[in-house]
Amino acid sequence: MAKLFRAAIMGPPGSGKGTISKRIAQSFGLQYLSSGHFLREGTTVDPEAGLLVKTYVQKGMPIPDHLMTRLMLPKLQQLRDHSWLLDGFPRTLAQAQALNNLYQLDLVISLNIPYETLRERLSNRWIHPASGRVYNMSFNPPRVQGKDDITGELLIQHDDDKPEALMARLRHYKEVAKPVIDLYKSQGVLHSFSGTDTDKIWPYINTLFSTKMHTQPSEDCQTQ
Ligand code: G5P
Repeated sequence: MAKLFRAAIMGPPGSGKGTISKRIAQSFGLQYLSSGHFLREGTTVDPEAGLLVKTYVQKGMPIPDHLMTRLMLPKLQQLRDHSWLLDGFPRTLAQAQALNNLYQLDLVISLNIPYETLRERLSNRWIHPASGRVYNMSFNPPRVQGKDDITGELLIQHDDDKPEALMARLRHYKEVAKPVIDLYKSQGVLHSFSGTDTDKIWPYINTLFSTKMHTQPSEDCQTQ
């Protein structure tokens, strides 16, 4: 039986985590879980916590670790029989340690993208709220301006993509990401990619996943 593959992607707001994750999930058949989308959607499992997090997300503020793990870990338990890719979780050392107690990650991608590029991308980002589909007016515009390609429904901009909220999100990311990156480096699973263009970074990530997923030992062959 093939061993399950567990991966995560990290990077500041607008670094292309969502865009790249969808390509990885499609190319390699992984279940894809975006923490941001999951939080915005609201959770039916824990509606009380779901309501609380909405206020944080709308302001672009980080969800406290205890709430974040209370929501994400049960969701991951539901996916325990699948290979998966996490986008945006874990984001802090406390979250990474909580995840480590349940699952050992096989691969962690860290994206390093210059600030100006992030600012420019997010000011042009539009979302279809019901599905989480993301558009960018220059990179991947919708076929009809302001409308979702599949449903034709109206696209919106998130409050947390506005400049003040964005600066706070970037500052926060820098502070909390370093110990998480150090942890995964020490476990030998971290791979970092830098650049301003997702289409140029993607072939390297594609090759990395291909190599890692095809060299995974099968569970039957594993030694204890
Ligand atoms: P999210 O949703 O995880 P962020 O802030 O980490 O939000 P975000 O903003 O969704 O990340 P991304 O996924 O890294 O960005 O990037 P993306 O959406 O793929 O791309 C950004 C834009 O650039 C898109 O319009 C895309 O089309 C375009 N683009 C991509 N590549 C290129 C390119 O090469 N060129 C150009 N021109 N454009 C491109 O989290 C949201 C909130 O949830 C909470 C927090 O409140 C957070 O603020 N949260 C957590 N809180 C605590 N702990 C956690 N683990 C949390 N997870 C979420």
